[in-house]
Amino acid sequence: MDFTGKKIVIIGMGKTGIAAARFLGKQGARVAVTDEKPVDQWGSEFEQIAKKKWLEIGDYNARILKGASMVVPSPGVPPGNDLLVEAQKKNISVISEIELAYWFLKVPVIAVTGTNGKTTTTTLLGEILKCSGKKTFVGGNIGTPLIEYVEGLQKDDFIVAEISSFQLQWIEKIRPFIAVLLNITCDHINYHGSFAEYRRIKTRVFANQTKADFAILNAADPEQEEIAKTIHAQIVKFSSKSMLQKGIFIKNNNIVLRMPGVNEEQYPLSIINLPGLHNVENVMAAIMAAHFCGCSQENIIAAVAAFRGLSHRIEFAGEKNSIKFYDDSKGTNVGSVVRALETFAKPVILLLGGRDKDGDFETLKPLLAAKAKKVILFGEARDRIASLIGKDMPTLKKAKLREAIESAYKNAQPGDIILLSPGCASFDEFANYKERGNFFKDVVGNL
Ligand code: UMA
Repeated sequence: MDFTGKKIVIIGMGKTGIAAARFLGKQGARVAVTDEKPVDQWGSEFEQIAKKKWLEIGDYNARILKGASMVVPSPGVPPGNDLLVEAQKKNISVISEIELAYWFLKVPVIAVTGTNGKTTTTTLLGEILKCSGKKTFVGGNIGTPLIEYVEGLQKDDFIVAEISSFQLQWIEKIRPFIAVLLNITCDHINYHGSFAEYRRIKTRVFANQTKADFAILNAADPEQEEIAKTIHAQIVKFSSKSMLQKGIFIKNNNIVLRMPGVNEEQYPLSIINLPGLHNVENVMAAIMAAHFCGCSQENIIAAVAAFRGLSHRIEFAGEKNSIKFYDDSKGTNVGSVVRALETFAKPVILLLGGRDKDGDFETLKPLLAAKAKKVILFGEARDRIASLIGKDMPTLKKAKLREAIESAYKNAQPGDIILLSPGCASFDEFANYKERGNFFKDVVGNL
């Protein structure tokens, strides 16, 4: 693809937008950038490209599209955005950053998507590959945009990319040789408009795969039965619920990998250091993908046993007066709250709230009745969640997370668990989920 002299518009000057601008500038494009925020808030990384000759800073309106041959929106820009709608009306092609990167990629891509567990599975798979002596880049939604990788030497054996639905919105050709779909539950409805549309976009990860590729699906996820019918790649499933003729599943405290023409492999569940059945699913998906990359059982076991999980995913955050605190700040949708609650046997005081993503909190009712002794609602979403979970569940409402934590502690007794699994985005009070999780740990530390 030759971009010399072409005008490319980039919407959003966050991590992705800045990396895409730099890449396209180096390719000889005329890059016009814009953001809903004023320029003085684009951050220090932008300053490194601000004075480049190829860069033009434009207003956040349709005038910026004049003469453009392509638009690259940042993942966070929703499809209904006025500039994107206008670009489509003018027949200007709109391309996701991962698609743009794919046009220049020389390294095979393993894509990991799903509503929950993406980051854990992506990280673990990266660790397994590295432990098996394979040079591996881990990126995408997990942190480093793929377009930034393309700028480098591309000397790795594999790329493991966490891929979000936002990134799949504007793809055309991207073809991962392994694509993993962990699960699909309700999320990002305020972005995609409906669950059906969110599911449709998620499944695009398989769209360009052929019989030479692999699709790793979750046999226990009812949403995936229909999806499987549309996939061209070789389908292999993992299941935490039942045994499979072919694939990876649980039997007698072992994970069993059963593939035609290969000796059955067993991985003791005891090597997994992460809480919850959902994490066993993540491990199974990672093992399956690693198997297709030629990793040995011995190296897989070593990497899984060494993996301690990630921060802010049902992470133990301290104990006071025999009350245990857990930080699941990464739990930004209802599905992840379900997973977190299912992890605990004891009654939980749950901290729920933040910025609403139109989550279906009503579905939590039976699980809350079974697992929670109190729910402390906080942040912008507190009133809406209260109306959805109903009056049977004892709830308290607090404006800010600090008050919510203090109130949970006041209401707790020795032996209780206080869990921050907010089911919402953090942006009403924090820059991101990490800042929220670290704040939680700080407040807990100072109780
Ligand atoms: N912006 C606009 N108009 C809009 C929306 C945003 O101009 O309508 C501007 C904002 O003012 C801001 C910029 O766009 O300046 C931010 O762009 P972005 O939100 O796409 O964020 P990036 O910094 O580019 O980070 C993105 C991902 N963010 C989102 O998808 C929201 C990061 O995932 C990812 O790590 C990064 O690219 C590298 O690939 C974060 C995330 O929350 C962790 N992802 C969601 C999730 O995991 O649930 C999908």
